[in-house]
Amino acid sequence: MTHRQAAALKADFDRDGVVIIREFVTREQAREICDRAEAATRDVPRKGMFSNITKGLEKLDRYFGEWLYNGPQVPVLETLLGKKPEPTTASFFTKTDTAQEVHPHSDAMEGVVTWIALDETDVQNGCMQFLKGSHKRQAEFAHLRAHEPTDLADHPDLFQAAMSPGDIAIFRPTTVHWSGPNHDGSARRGFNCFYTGKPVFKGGKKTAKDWDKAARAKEAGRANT
Ligand SMILES: O=C(O)CCC(=O)C(=O)O
Repeated sequence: MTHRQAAALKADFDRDGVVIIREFVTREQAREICDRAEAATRDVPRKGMFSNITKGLEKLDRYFGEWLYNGPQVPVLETLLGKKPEPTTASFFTKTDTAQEVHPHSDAMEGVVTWIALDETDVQNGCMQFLKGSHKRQAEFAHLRAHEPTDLADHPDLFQAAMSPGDIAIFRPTTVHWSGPNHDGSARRGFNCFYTGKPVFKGGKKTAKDWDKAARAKEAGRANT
């Protein structure tokens, strides 16, 4: 990214609280993320309203720790935030039917969130939707909860993020966002990294270096057993 492109991206991010970078990773990389996430979550027990959401991928497969701490999004986030992002957790969000809605909400007060599309997604199969600029109007939207329906379909700041595999949405956790029902039943999977404060990773590892050290020690331990 040139200096000029980075400045334009930051201006959009600061104004809207959300930006999309098309073809941020290749379709092959998106496929690999998807296959690894499917494999890592295969045996995770499913129950409750958000049973299609798996957080803590970095604890299931080191590959996702690498993404969360050292992925290609990290330098971009540093440019947008003006400081290093603090990894929290990596997640897999699937959606296969009309019951799997995530209602309008904010994620946290600080940091940044990324969402990489692993399938074609639009409003028909429950793409991500955002209210542009809502990160600057936090009090107005503080009552929103992901498990409670709120109809913002006619809101003038609505942004429906149709995306293709490999596109990335980068947003402020305070930017109101949601995803509607999957009406057509096509696969709609997303890989999400949260940088919103306290890491979920056991031991509270915060830096990429810490992550590497801990992950290597874990792998060595496995090899010796
Ligand atoms: O992937 C989705 O359906 C919703 C994602 C979301 O709400 C989030 O990233 O916080």
